[in-house]
Amino acid sequence: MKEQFITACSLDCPDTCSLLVETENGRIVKVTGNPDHPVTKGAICHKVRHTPDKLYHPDRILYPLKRIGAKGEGKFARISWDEAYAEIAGKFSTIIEEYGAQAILPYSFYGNMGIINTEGMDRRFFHRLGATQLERTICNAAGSTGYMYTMGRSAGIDPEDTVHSKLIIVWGCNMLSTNMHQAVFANEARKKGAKIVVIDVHENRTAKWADWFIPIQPGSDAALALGIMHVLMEENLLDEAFISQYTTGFAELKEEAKAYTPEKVSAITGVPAADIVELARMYGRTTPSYIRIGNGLQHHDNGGMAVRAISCLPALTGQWQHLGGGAMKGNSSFSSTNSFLLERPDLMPNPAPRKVNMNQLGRVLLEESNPPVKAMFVYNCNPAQVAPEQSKVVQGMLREDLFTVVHELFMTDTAKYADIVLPATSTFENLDLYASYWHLYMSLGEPIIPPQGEAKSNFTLFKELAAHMGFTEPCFSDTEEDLIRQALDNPDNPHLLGITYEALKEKKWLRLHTEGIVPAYKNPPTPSGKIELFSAALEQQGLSPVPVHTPLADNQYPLRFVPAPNHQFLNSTMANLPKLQQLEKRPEVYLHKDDAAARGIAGGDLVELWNDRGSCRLHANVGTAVLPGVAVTQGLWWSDAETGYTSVNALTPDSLSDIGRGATFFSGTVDVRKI
Ligand SMILES: Nc1nc2c(c(=O)[nH]1)N[C@H]1C(S)=C(S)[C@@H](COP(=O)(O)OP(=O)(O)OC[C@H]3O[C@@H](n4cnc5c(=O)[nH]c(N)nc54)[C@H](O)[C@@H]3O)O[C@H]1N2
Ligand SMILES: Nc1nc2c(c(=O)[nH]1)N[C@H]1C(S)=C(S)[C@@H](COP(=O)(O)OP(=O)(O)OC[C@H]3O[C@@H](n4cnc5c(=O)[nH]c(N)nc54)[C@H](O)[C@@H]3O)O[C@H]1N2
Ligand SMILES: [Mo]
Repeated sequence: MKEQFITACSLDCPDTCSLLVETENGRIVKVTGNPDHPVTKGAICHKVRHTPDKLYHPDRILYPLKRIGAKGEGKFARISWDEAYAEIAGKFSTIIEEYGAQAILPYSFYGNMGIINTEGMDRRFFHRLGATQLERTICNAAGSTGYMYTMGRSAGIDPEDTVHSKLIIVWGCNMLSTNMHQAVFANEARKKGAKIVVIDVHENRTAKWADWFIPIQPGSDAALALGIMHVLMEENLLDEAFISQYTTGFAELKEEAKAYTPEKVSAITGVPAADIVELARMYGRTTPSYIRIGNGLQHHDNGGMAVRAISCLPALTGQWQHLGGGAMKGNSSFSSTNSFLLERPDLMPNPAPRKVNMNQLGRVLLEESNPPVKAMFVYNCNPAQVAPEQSKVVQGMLREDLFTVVHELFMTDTAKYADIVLPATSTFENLDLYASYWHLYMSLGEPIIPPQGEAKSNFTLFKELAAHMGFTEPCFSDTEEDLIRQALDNPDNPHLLGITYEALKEKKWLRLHTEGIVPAYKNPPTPSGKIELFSAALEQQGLSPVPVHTPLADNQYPLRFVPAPNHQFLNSTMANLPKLQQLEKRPEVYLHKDDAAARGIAGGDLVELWNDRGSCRLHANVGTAVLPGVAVTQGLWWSDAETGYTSVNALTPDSLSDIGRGATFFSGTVDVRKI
């Protein structure tokens, strides 16, 4: 028997595609795009077309497991859920008695973007427990916070409007791989005459697709933005009426920008001065223009300020007023749900437990603290692969006195270090609510196949574990449907008008309400109620109130190391599927030909990248895809004893960004040698 279902993709990607799922006798046999969805329009990526390979993968974890070998050895024995719950509840109780609940650390991210399974019962559980809180800032924190100091919230233009843009600047975003439907809109705009400019440190797919690719030195984007401002101000390419009505701090910004002459900016960024002038003139003279601000340029220790600087540009030329004009870092404010009802922070003890930063997991596990972290519960995340300073993370997870639980679909690098491994459902097995951090639609995903093996969703796991811990608050009896209703019940967000569980059940996806709502540029929720070119709030924190460029701190080794995501994997997810590995071919490092020649390295050579933190082996790709002094890799390949591949995150720093306490994956340095 054949059936067809509509659901949403749950991967951590801006596009949140609407999917058509075909089953045959209760088994998913095909996943394609849903042509009826106004944004994703039936096109989906290769990764997701391979969903059946993932769902029915022979390595999928189907039963709870208990470690029987040494930590990290990967030897486990099957146990029952009751045994697993008893073990976890017992260990947690003993730890709480001796050290207090703050000795327990939840560690999660958005391996599944379903709102109910990422910010629901799990959060309630750890709040009620009184566990240490996690700052979940590994992804976009620096940039989103930087953007907010200018614009007040995470909201930019509606991507559907970008078909009207005449100039599209793709700034530190590998859109063809990471936000493919934005590229579709941009192509439509291009057919009507738009120019596409890509500013990146790597001539990747997106750069090759651009009309004009501008290679830039990593971590120098704030300088380029200030250089553009300098020219706009010198040549009076400004919208003065917009500036005076909707912004504050223009005079202070103008004073700062004076110093950023094209020559000075050229020396910092590696972009020729004439190109800086040309780009500024193009920006100052084209309406509407759109800047898609990516995540890459903000994975730096100056990343918050870089995005803050770029987000000032559309205000200077008044772009926000025009259909298809403005900028976008992320649009998650449009769909913000009722996090209080969902997460119930009121369940936390008073005073609230301490916070630790997820980017510094290695330090957290290894350094002395009071109380020490004695247990870690990982779900929706693969920290041994995705977190910086990998060797510290692994060393921490090897601690004999650390009790680690990992809830997963696969035996990831993280799960190997667990004491208890619990089987997780895929999102094709759960009910959940999905929002995009780019387009303006919300979707519902209903279970299409039953849980595989004995897998349980995050929701079910934490609900049942709460019962084993003896938590009796009524919120632990809520159903998934209750949580969806609570999430959508957010009177602070007018965009949720008409988005109900019933309507979603019927239509599967709904557009957020936007008609008649004052656009954010007119009344941004900043302290002054204006677009803040000058931010007193930043000044109070000891940061520059106007955008400035601060050079990256680490210059110990000769090559700036940028280990970015790739096309066929989703962070480390799907990197275990052979078909997708074949399409990626092999892990490579892009080196400039002069840097390679100086080290006797030829294209294809097996090389080792190294610094004080560790080393990593891959193949050299030699040419001019990166500027001299830059080394770029793509993809979070799993470590592999057979091939000798180790993770790029063995080399990345765990320092925090200037703004937002975010990750700084791309600010480290390395050297390289031929093996
Ligand atoms: N195929 C695929 N899609 C994905 C993901 C994936 O792993 N694979 N990951 C998802 C997630 S979690 C996220 S956050 C997004 C990220 O997607 P994007 O927003 O595209 O961000 P990144 O891919 O991290 O980096 C984008 C680009 O920034 C460049 N870059 C690095 N440093 C600098 C710099 O200093 N200046 C400039 N101008 N450019 C720089 C990199 O070379 C890269 O091409 O994609 C999501 N979608
Ligand atoms: N070098 C380098 N490192 C990076 C980045 C980079 O660009 N370069 N990007 C960073 C960014 S932007 C991000 S967002 C992070 C992402 O880091 P992670 O959030 O760890 O992302 P994934 O690697 O996709 O791993 C998610 C895991 O969650 C599991 N999972 C999926 N669904 C469920 C579920 O329903 N329940 C449970 N329990 N598990 C589930 C998947 O099987 C997978 O192993 O990585 C960061 N790390
Ligand atoms: Mo991310």
